[in-house]
Amino acid sequence: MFQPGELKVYSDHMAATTGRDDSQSSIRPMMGNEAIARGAWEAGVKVAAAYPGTPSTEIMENLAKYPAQDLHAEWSTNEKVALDVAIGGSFAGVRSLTSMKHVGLNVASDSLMSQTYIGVNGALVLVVCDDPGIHSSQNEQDTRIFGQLAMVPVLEPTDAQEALDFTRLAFDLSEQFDTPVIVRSTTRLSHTRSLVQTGERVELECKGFLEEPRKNVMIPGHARLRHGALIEREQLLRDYLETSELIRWEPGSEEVGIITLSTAYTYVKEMMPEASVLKLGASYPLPEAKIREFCVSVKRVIVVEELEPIVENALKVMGLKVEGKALFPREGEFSTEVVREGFEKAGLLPPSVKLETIDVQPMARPPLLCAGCPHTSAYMALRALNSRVSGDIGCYTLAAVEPLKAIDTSVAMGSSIANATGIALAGTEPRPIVATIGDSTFLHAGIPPLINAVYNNANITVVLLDNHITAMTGGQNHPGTGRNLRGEETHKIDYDALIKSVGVKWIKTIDSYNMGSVYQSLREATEYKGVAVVILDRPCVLDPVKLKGPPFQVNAEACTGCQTCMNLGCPAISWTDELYEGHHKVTIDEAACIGCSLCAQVSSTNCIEPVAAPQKS
Ligand SMILES: Cc1ncc(C[n+]2csc(CCOP(=O)(O)OP(=O)(O)O)c2C)c(N)n1
Repeated sequence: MFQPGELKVYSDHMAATTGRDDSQSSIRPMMGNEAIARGAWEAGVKVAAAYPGTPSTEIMENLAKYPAQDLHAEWSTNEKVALDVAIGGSFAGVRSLTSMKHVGLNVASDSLMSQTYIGVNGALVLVVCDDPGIHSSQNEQDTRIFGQLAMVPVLEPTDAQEALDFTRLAFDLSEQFDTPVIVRSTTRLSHTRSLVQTGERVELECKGFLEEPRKNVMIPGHARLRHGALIEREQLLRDYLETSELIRWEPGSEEVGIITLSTAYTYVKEMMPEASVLKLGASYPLPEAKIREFCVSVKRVIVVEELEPIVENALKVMGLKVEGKALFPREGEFSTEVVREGFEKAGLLPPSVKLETIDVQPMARPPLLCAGCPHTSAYMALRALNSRVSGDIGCYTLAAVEPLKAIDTSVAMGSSIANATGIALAGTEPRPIVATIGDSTFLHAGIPPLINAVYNNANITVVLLDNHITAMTGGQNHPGTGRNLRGEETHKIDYDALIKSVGVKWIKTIDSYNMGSVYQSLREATEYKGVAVVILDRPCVLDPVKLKGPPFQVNAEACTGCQTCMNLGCPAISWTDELYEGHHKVTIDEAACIGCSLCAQVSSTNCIEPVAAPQKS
């Protein structure tokens, strides 16, 4: 139960650190990402840039809800561009932020690794959201390792209040210690709501551009000097953390001390409320003296951290006897159950009474493309053409599974074209080699590999799946939509001109809903010697507006159960109990059908037809 008194005490505690004026504040429920945006706004952020990615997307969407005169907020073409824009804001002397999902930092890391040497002028904050449990990502990496590599502080909020407070504080620390600062979130924090006490925005004077080439220009002679500055900065940050309220010692039993952080803290408090706890609001760098003091105050020390043993290993390097990953998994998302099991293994909790389980599994429901998804036709055709398909990251990755099962590889954003190039240049693949890539992904990281494919004379077909939106992450604008983050009109990419300009000679734009043309053009493209590009053009059925055309129906008498339409994997089509010569017939859910007509086009018996419009009386 929420105790207003408790929250007040807590907010007083952080208000001292963040400089928040609580007389101006209000309390309301906020999602972690909304709280991060609020913290940045309160800190006076002026430039904010991001590329969408679950679970980080709502940070920039919420920042864009603040007035344009307060800050510039943008969708950038990719995470490196976003970080570079934020770095530009910092160079200009204003507080700047970029946000991204964990894999986004791989893309942005080249700039981060230099910017950490440069430091900041206006504050520079990177909010990076990890995805333990891989709810919606291509891997499960731990951003804290990047913090160590770049030697930048990593703040780790536990709940939405801390998400706001730590983000706000991150801007101050960035300027105070001349460093980019990472605020690390995870899916559980980013997407969970809890009560948050908000404050007011601070308006800061722009510092102006700092004319200091030896700091701003990373040539070897300058970088050598700056590396030493980084090491000094790390020590200063350690000293700061020794007494900072980011590191909270909660005294308890001397039998066991638990060092924990992020959302794992809440599971620890629930499972072991009597233990001594050292809560780390920052996982890098670590305040050694405080940690040693904590460790000698208890008989046994256990580190509870999700994903990699970052803190555990650091403590072991310090010569401390601690336990951690021997008890808790290194993969997957934590929960109270996972943490309880770890404490049971440690002998700290009695084995829990295992609940009687019912041996009935829910029906497996594989993820599917939407009814009427314009990506479907490409994969039907590519399968019919027996193509070797390098896929990419987007909704269309779902075509890798049954029933379309038409994608052979999927690595990382923008990889498809160069993967296909490599397969082609290996000279061993007899099947037509095709790369499929969405419009947002193409603009993110697909253009350099297309240039490369032309430059190196690869024999490949590139299918640009242009659904006019970034669908996978919930429908964000990008340069191909002609609208920016705030929905304002801006320049719209002309794909045809862009693709021709890099030297592609064979290019066709086709309506994704015209099955015959899709098949025919893909066949011609795969027969072409060189790089051929087919642009499949149709808006997403969900974004920016939900589409609903006149639905189709199955003429049950004519249906022979041939199942050709079922191969589309359309969720509006299902089997009935009715049989025709041993085969189940099919039916269409009119409410779900959006009238794309693809099923009618592929049907071998012409048994699918539009639902007759009701007669007007
Ligand atoms: C480096 C990286 N950044 C962001 C994401 C999140 N993400 C996954 S797919 C995708 C783009 C999907 O848009 P598009 O290519 O247009 O395909 P659609 O989903 O619209 O079919 C994004 C932003 C990611 N997986 N990796």
